[in-house]
Amino acid sequence: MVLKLFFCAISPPCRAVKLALNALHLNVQYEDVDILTRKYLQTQLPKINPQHTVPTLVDGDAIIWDSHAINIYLVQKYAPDYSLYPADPYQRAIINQRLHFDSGLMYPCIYNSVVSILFKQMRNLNQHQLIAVKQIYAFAEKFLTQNEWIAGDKLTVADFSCMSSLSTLDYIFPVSSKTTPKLMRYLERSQDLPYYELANQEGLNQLGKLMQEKVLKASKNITMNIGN
Ligand SMILES: N[C@@H](CCC(=O)N[C@@H](CS)C(=O)NCC(=O)O)C(=O)O
Repeated sequence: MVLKLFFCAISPPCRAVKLALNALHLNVQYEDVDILTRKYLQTQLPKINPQHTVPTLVDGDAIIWDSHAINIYLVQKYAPDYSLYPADPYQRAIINQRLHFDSGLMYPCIYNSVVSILFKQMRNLNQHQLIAVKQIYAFAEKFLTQNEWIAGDKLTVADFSCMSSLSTLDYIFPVSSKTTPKLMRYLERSQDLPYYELANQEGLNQLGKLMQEKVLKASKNITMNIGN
């Protein structure tokens, strides 16, 4: 049975799932969804997922949405012994906490910032958005104090969510090696994963291009570094 993923490359949660699929070497059929137009509401997606969000995974009769739920499912089903989501309750709790950090704090911040740039022609993040991004970077720096990866000394599913979100935020408001050096190294370490370019960077570049176009439209003189 071939997995099917309703997917949009510019979406950070979609890229988090693509990272997991590549790490696990799973074959998947990508069903591209253009979330920038409302046309996808006329497709099969809202029929199988009432929230009509991407990513949505179809695995036979199983239909799963939310990137965090999908990635846990993929590891538990297709690589149960893999350290990407270890069985130890405490390790799992830390991973889950980081996934909720992504879902509850990072994703809303990205959504808010990207919508401002793409649809409200904002050239600078507002004060509130800037404080939110800086706080996220400071938290991430603390998570990385004693570990190379976001939830410990090994790569886990939490990294797929966090690296896709943090790299997106980094595009909007660049991470500083002065204030958050560990986070900076974390982003570089992520780029060394053999599947990173295909699974994350390509979609991030597409989103970056879209944002650049909008920002340039709003002002001829500005270069990307929206936060400064
Ligand atoms: N928490 C969800 C967020 C999913 C989400 O909101 N995806 C956006 C794209 S980034 C989407 O599908 N938007 C279209 C819609 O809500 O109809 C996840 O991690 O999968």
